[in-house]
Amino acid sequence: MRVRKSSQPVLSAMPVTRWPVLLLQAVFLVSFVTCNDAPPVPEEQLLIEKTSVPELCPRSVKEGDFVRYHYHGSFPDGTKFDSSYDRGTTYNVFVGKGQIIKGMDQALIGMCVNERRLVKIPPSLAYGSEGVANVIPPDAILHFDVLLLDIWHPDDKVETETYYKPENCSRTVQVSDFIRYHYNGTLLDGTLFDSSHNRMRTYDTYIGIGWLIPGMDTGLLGMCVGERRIITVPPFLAYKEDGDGKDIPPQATLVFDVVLLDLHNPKDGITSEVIYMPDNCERRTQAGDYIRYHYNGTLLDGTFFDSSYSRNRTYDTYIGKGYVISGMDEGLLRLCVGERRRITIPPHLAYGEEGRGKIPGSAVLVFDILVVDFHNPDDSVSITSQFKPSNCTVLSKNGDYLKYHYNATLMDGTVLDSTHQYGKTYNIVLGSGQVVMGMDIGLRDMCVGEKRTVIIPPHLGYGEAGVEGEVPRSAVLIFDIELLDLIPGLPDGYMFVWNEEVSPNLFEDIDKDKNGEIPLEEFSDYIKAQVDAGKGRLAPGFDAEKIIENMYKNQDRNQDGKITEAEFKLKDQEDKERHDEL
Ligand SMILES: [Ca+2]
Ligand SMILES: [Ca+2]
Repeated sequence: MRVRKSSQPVLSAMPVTRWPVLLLQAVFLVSFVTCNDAPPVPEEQLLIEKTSVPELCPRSVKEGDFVRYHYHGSFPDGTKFDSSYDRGTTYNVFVGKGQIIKGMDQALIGMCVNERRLVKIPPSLAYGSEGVANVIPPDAILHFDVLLLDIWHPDDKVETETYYKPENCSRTVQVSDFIRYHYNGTLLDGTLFDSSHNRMRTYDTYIGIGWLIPGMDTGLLGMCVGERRIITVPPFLAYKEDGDGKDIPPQATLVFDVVLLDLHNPKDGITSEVIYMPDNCERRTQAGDYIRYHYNGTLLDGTFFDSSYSRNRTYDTYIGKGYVISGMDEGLLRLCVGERRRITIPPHLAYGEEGRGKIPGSAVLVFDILVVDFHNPDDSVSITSQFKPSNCTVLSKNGDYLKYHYNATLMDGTVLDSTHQYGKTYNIVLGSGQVVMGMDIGLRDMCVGEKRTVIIPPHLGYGEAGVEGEVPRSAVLIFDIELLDLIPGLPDGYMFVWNEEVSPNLFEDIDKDKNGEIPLEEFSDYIKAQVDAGKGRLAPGFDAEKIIENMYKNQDRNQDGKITEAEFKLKDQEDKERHDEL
């Protein structure tokens, strides 16, 4: 695009304050010219060609703006007389305040950042008929190839433009918060001077207390986590006339493209938000309890860092004993089984400034937890009777043979096992160690027909180890049981008892063929006959053959496979002292 502009034909002295040395001389030269009869000057026209115009031009130079630009100055024949590029620094000046030659003051008006103009300045708007000794001849037309890099005005404020805002913005940055953010920092012309992304590390800082340049201290306020914002900071709220290092030149406007990742205040405690509460919550966790829970752990911006689900295993711990980060220790209190909660933990109650593993330093952590179960090591078995028959007088006791149905579940409702699916009862001798201790307790003092819910803590169930593939480690178990049959057991320690008086000729009675020896067959036949006749009883719930075999071995003192009368008597004598079964 070519634009031709005319300017007012004014010849006047330009006070030059910030122009390089060579132009400072012009003050004297030009003022000298006015005292003389100047020869006629050539056409007084300022010519401007826009050689490159950026697509976007949010702002153009106005009078009173401060600009930074590069220029290459030459005569119409192409001879260079000056260039900012040679010095490696932009020329920085207020526009329209007579700080530069008039032609340039006019030529800069309306320029955009990254716009390039070829400016042809007549001597009347430059150095007149005197020129500059040894540099600019009299009546020289000057060509400037100008590239504008920066515009700002002393009245500017920090500009913020949010271009992405997450739907959920419950909290925004306030003074004295600690924030973590990523940014790309560019100059106004787009030159990147710094990027936290390139360092692959967030910028972490307190805000509003002077740790940042003033422009950022205010420009970041009000942001929410996940928000993306462009913050444009004029140099007087940034690095001013000194710049910063080699990357930020003096008087540079800075543009920060920021995404906020994390936000907390050192005064924060944890926040705990109920996501789901089961209808039935009779008991809540307290310090000292042992809890099993699932969790998803994310950072405040949603970045995942850990999940118990991915390990397919609950996280199990005591509460309130410092086994977990202090924020979690607190967050795990007053929870119900089945409850879902979101616990947000500031870094000073989590992994602090150091972080750990995938958790960066000073990170706020968000745990979405599901309570699977909990118990206290002091818990006993909890028994709730669901149904009691009207006639409930014969109560189960140790040694009784019980037949019952059960449904076994975990606290979260996961079904472990059920006798109903097999269509037959589970049968045990109570107190004989055939079931876990908690079940032995849960089946006590129960009558036939009664229904109970029995809750068994792991130390009375399957313990810390659980049962591989069936019962999770440290799981609390729920048994819904129904007692269907009860066969009274023998007195403690007995495997056989007589219901009636023992025959006075016991050896002879057993020795059926009367040969003075009793082999196992004769012994077994005799005991079974007594049981069948109701004269004696074997302990219920055990293998009768095994009991009889054990009884026989006790009598057969020398283990030769036959019981003699001598052995029988001897044994009988001891038994009277020991109170054993025969
Ligand atoms: Ca015999
Ligand atoms: Ca013998």
